[in-house]
Amino acid sequence: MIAPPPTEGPLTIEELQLATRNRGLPLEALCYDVTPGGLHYLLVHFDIPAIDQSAWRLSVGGNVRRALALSLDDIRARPRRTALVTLECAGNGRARLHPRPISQPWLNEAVSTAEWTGTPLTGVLEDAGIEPGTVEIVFVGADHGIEKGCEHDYARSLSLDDAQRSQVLLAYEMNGRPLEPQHGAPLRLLVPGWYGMTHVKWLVRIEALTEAFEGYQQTVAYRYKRDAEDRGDPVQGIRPRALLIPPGFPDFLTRSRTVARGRVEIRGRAWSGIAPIVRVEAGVDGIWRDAVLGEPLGPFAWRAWSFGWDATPGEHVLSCRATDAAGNAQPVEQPWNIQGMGNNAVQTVPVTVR
Ligand SMILES: Nc1nc2c(c(=O)[nH]1)N[C@H]1C(S)=C(S)[C@@H](COP(=O)(O)O)O[C@H]1N2
Ligand SMILES: [Mo]
Repeated sequence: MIAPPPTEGPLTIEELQLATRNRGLPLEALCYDVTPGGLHYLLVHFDIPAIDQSAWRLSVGGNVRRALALSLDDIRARPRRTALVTLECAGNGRARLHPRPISQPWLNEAVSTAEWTGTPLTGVLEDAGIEPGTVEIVFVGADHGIEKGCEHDYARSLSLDDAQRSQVLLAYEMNGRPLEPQHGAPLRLLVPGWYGMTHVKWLVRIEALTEAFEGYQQTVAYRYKRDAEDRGDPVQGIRPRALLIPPGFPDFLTRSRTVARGRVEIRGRAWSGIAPIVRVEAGVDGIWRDAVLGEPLGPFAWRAWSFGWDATPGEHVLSCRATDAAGNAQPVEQPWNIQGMGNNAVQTVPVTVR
């Protein structure tokens, strides 16, 4: 099937089908520094592969001195690193665009933070011995399918420089437990600071390439494209975003909020994969004030913030926006592109105070 064009129409059955397979972070779970595993957002393009971990091997090959085939025990015996890393799907915010690209229909909730444990990729690349002439490293998953008419194994590449950054991990644990099947068991790539598509799950093959990788997920998907003909710029670092925990209590169907009058502590999280968060502003009915930032959890994890609001009876709109140390801030106008990538427009939460 070719890509259906973006639409202004009602949600399609195909979008609902994706929305029931994948899931977002319930925004009240922004209260946890580390997202409990079962609440972590989920995005799976094809099927979750059933992998026999005792037979599984990671092959490392291509333009290397010696090809490797590593068992999970081999990888677990290597130097061990743990890091708190915030992942966000590049399509987060897509369903709010006009017109709306047809894909997984995220609103704001495709983000979570986990404590990932694994071994640095650099050590494995050193053992294989990257030969001169290598320009990219490609990471191939065990999952296979068809996307917009193109059949492929899910695969993404990094430039050799990006692959050799010390924080890039081959991760086998999430929150102190072996990876769950849906999060990439037994091994996934972790590239802190980059949007979700880079963190290849169910990793089976790593290859050193002497030419740029031309796979579907690299050259067609995950690019900021004006239209279908545009080659577009690659989607990489996570743009800054802040989200707030909707205060008060919800209506079951509409999720609209009711809040008691008086002092309300508005809390949320903010993150950027490009540079540390330096400022969060909270908006009440379009008037912005600085929020108080919590302690940083680490260079690639979201940061807590809070704001004291004197809630007066009536209808109000709450919002928040983040700025990072590189000067990137969130737009009020949505940044439109045909795949709905990187829409970090500010969140708005209407509330009724009584
Ligand atoms: N092999 C493989 N890796 C993958 C994907 C996939 O479909 N197959 N989805 C990617 C996308 S788009 C995202 S946003 C993240 C989601 O990671 P999570 O489901 O563990 O939160 O995994 C990435 N890695
Ligand atoms: Mo994603």
